[in-house]
Amino acid sequence: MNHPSQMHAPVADRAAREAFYARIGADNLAPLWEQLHNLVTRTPRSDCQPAHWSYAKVRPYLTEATELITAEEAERRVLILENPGLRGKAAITTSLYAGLQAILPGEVARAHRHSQAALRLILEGDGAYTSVDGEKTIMRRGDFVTTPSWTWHDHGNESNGPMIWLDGLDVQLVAALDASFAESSPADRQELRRPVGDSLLRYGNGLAPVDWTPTANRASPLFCYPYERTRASLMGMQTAGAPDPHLGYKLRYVDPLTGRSPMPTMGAFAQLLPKGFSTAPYRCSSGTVFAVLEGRVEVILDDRTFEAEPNDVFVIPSWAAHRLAAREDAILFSFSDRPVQEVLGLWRESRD
Ligand code: 1HN
Repeated sequence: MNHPSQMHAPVADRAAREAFYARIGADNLAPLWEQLHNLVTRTPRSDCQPAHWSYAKVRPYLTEATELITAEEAERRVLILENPGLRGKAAITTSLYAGLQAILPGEVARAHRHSQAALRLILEGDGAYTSVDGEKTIMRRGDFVTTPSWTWHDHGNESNGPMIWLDGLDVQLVAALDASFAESSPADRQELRRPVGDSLLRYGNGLAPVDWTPTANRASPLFCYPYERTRASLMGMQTAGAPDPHLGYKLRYVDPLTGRSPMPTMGAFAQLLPKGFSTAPYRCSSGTVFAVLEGRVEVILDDRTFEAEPNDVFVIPSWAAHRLAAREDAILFSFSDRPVQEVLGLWRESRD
């Protein structure tokens, strides 16, 4: 017996179909059957490519940028880390933006706010500040600082040397939802309403103000995670047992009062890979941006391998299987859209 589909001769040749598509196209219609296989793929198919930015290569360009434009004129003096598969889109993954920002002694990056949430990982320098919603935070290498959606933020450098950090923003996610709003402040610097370190004291010690309730933007009231604390946690975990075979010793940054990610649109992670340790193959559905804080790591993908050093940034696309091999004790920071995928029931991982 014939399969039902074989009982019918093709109803039209290619030319007749193309003519039909052209006619309906004029009326803003298109045939799903020509696209279905590209829309609904068996596994993620991304234009995002694995990529690696060597700090040794990028650092001189940042110096050149400081000679070409002031932080004031630029508003933010940043070199965008453009994914080679997504050029011209200011994207490091399909959903996320990343860049390297430089601010020199005496410079100010004036106050503004926007619906895009930002995170910063300090790579170089000691003592510049970022102010978030009325509180100034002094930044040191390895610190993780958040700027939740719609919070006023400005940066300044009152130290003696240049300050460079990695910015991560949910720019593409917000663009996909057509939800970008922004406002600049009439003042260069926002008015400070709390002393330096206030949020760390109130929220970062297993305590909270007695009448505390979660904020409407679902972001952590703690917005600076000092590296010395992160590092101590990672190092200390080694005495408690063996590393996870696929992840090493890996922790996620949390809002200490809810256990959720510090901001709803981006998750951030810190990971220790002891010297000589190689992770077993791993992949997940969130394209992930990594920055090396300490040590050297070999990043092994199916079709390429690169070696990352301190302050290098690399990106692993959604569902790209990879292994990480630590040449020395290595500490990696990473961020991704994982909390978004999780809340939508989309996030997956595979450990083979
Ligand atoms: C932004 O506001 C900052 O405040 C950095 O430092 C990078 C990239 C795109 C959109 C806004 C900042 C940004 C950004």
